[in-house]
Amino acid sequence: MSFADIFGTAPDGSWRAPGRVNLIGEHTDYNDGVVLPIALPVEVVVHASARADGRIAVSSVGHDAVIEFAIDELAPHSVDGWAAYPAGAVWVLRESGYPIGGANLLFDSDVPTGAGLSSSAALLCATFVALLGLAEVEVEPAEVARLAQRAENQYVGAPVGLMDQTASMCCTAGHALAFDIRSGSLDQIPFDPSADGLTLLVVDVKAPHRHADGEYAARRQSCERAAAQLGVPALRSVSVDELDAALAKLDDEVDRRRVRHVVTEIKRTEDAIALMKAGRLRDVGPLFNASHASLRDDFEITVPELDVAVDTALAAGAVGARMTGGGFGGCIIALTASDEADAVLSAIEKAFAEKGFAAPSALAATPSDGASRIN
Ligand code: GAF
Repeated sequence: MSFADIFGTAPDGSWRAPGRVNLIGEHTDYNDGVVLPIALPVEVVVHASARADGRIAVSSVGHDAVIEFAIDELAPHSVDGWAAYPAGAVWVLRESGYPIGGANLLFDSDVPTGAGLSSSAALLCATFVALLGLAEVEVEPAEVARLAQRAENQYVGAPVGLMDQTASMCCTAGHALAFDIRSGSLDQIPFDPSADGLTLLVVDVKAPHRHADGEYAARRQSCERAAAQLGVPALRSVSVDELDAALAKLDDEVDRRRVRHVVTEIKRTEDAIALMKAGRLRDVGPLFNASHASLRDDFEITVPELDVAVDTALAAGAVGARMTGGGFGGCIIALTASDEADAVLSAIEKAFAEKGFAAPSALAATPSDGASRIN
């Protein structure tokens, strides 16, 4: 059904916010570290119209049910299911004193869910830009990202970092976004693999997420516990040169492995950014491989599908491959020579069929623009 069929009027405007894939810098954002995402050409689109009664109605294309709530009555967790995300955005805007009014919102998304490509951050950011747009309130994209993180942390209850929302708001076409969480700096790094004869494959391994929420929270707690024991505000404060001394001060063997991942991953991310700035994208490949090994062995967030996809991509000639996103399923990225990309993908498909895994699917990794108004 169209917007007019559902809400009885035409929309006042339409806005969009993309999903993302992270090149490197995994589980570093909530440690004050550095990340390097690109926005993908998949997005949440929201068509919106203002209404005068202080109520928000949300629906999504293909699911004609309308979920409605009063702005005044929202409290954390008061709306559940997918509508918790737009409700969380409304709640944060209200709590932060933004003068937003009632609205009808119809969402349409081609961001795969459960693939670790930030469908929830895209949903949140699309809601924020639509509601702020309807109210004609200008807010810096990086600030919208912080509001979206607050919605996810405090309304939905997911203890995520700031990477996904910032990618959805601040990325630009043709670039990867080097985001230093501690300093807040946002550096747009030209990213055009095809100029080097390379292709970035994003492969959804279609593994069911296994305990992803609880495991994510446990990783974050481990990092925060270790930082407290080391007397630093966040693990970013530990450099690779200080790593051995820091590890010797930690009692818990599991925490030691988590710290080793975070500290070495921040260094790999800084090195990858320097290589990309120097136009040496191919040399980033080994950093991808080391990142995957660290996420598998020290952070322990891979699953067999992710490991098989990475190992198969490398055996088939990829110059680098790693899992990307929160882990426990989702996607891998593989940097390959463009004329070998099809062979790498076929090798992964063959290996998955042999193992009895679900068939994987590939996405185009064209670096795209962050959230915007469409019309
Ligand atoms: C998820 C989280 F939402 C991000 O904040 C980040 O921690 C990521 O996992 C891991 O790098 O996408």
